[in-house]
Amino acid sequence: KNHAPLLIWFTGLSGSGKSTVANAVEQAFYNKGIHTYLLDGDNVRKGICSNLSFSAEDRSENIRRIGEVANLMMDAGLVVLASFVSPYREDRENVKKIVGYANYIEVFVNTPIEECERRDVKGLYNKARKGEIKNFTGVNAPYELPLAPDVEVDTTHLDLDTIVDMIIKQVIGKIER
Ligand code: GGZ
Repeated sequence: KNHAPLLIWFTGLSGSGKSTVANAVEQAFYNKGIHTYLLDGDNVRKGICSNLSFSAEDRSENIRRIGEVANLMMDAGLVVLASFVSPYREDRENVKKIVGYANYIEVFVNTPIEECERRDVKGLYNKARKGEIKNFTGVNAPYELPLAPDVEVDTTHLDLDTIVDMIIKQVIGKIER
């Protein structure tokens, strides 16, 4: 299927539901016959970014590499989805520059930290509160709010199908040509 290059960037706190939403959006694209690749912590931080920590400098380098990899995948004709905390505005701006402003869509998964912490799927908030993890986003490291996301969702109350529809509506016009 012929379509424009596109990167859909999911940013938000740990436990906000970024990857759940990104996976569901990817499934929706698959159902439309659109080829995708989903970059997330599982396939990036264990591989090309395995030498990076969660310091501000290393997060910037993490996000930069992801932007460059996404750009290559877009050259290959894929719709790329990327799910990373990406807490620094400047790093997200840099990704936009790498892939081209017109090819970037930002989805802010704005689930309140109280809800992320209540879920605490991996027990990381608990550890961070006890001081066992330093530089944990939202606890003892910053999250810089997106100023003009293309889509903003809160996974606390909205159901997944509704969220996916919102995102697909925003992006479909950009890719079908
Ligand atoms: C934030 C951390 C940290 C610290 C480990 N801060 O819920 P998760 O587990 O699966 O998602 C988080 C993931 C964040 O990695 P990213 O590559 O997305 O971060 S960034 O974009 O800022 O480079 C969390 C886990 O790794 N994790 N330590 N200190 N999240």
